[in-house]
Amino acid sequence: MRLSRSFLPTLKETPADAQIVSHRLMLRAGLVRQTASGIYAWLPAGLRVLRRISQIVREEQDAVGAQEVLMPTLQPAELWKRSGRYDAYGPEMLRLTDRHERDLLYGPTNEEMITDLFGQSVSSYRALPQTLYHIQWKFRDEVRPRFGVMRGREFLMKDAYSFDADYAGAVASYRRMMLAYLRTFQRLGVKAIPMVADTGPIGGELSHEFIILAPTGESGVFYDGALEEQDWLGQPVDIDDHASLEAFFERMTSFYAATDEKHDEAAWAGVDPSRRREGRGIEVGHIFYFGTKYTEAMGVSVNGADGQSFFPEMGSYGIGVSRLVGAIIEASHDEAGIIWPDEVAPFDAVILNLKSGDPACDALCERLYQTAPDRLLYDDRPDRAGVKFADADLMGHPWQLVVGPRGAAAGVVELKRRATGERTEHSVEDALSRIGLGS
Ligand code: 5CA
Repeated sequence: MRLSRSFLPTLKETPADAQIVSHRLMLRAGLVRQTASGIYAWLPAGLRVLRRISQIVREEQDAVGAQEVLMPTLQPAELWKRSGRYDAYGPEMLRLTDRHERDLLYGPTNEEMITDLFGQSVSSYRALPQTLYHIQWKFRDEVRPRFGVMRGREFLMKDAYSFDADYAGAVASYRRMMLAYLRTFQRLGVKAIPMVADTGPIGGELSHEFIILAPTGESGVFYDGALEEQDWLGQPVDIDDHASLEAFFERMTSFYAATDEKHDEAAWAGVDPSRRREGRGIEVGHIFYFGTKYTEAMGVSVNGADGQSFFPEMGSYGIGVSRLVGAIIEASHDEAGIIWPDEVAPFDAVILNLKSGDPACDALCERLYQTAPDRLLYDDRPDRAGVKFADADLMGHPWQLVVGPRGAAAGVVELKRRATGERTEHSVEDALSRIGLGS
């Protein structure tokens, strides 16, 4: 993308109403704009990040056998009356009425709808287990939307739902999803720690929250730093084997991790002091097992092998996709701006033409740009070098390819790594191969 032709409106001034750093940087770097309290429009760079996060989430869901669907944002109230949650949910639910006076709501979550869809199509235990997910906008009319996309009213969530024949199957589904989450967060370059959680109004018995350390987080957290060092992508877990899943789960839960609600001082004292991590955290994912709560309430049963019908066991599994954009920035920035992890950056690199209009600079930049115009941002604006450097640091591209008249004459590019500030000089081919675009 050429910067001179693109809609990437950066701001020099710090927006006065943004309280936390990620919100300020998202506005300043031109990722989002607020359209109403807690509701945001995603601009091109922000949308690219949202899409890259969604794609990693999708790949790891698919890898554990979950199947993608897409349910609508609007739901009939009747479904929620069947589960008993229509009245229980309260003012957080946005309720509306259509021209035929039928009650609708903008979905805050999808347990009811998925249970109904499942019930319409599955009648035998032979179809089990099933795990379905979608990545869709949700609406919760939060009393105090704040911190930008971190606590919005409209937000993008990945929510998955599992259906199993029995408790053992449901536990296996829960553990598979736990593994998918650990792998997803590792690929996203964030340290999201699973912690035993209260199940809250959703109900159920087995629940974990995935929390990223950040000073602006809403809950206090305590955990063993060894959890940050685990390589979940490298671990050979057989997702079809209950014993293999159990071994993985036991290893994961052998490390201490708890929010302040569940904190146990005696167990904490047993953690090596050099590995104790303590602070505030942001919840980026939440998984629940809740048994037959919805299948029973909504009368969704299937026939068992013995001819008797039974209510399938369920779990639900959420990831805050839009919240993750803010959470990643909270965890990865400096005074100059965002530092995108490679995996989610809107562009792999920015090309900084320090003398737009100079034939040698223009030609070299153009040559670099043409190697991957969809993955590179080319700052071809006629602005001063200082403006370009400042915007590049603010937007946080993992690499900067800097082209000035001296280098252009010699066929040399300066490569800056945003995260470390390290600058090195290379031939064009060498620079491209270092950022993963070499031939
Ligand atoms: N039905 C279950 C799991 S599918 C559920 O709704 N869980 S949840 O309430 O914990 O939400 C899942 C994730 O969505 C949370 O972990 C959080 O990361 C994100 N989330 C929840 N509320 C908001 C909000 N107001 N703004 C941004 N993200 C949110």
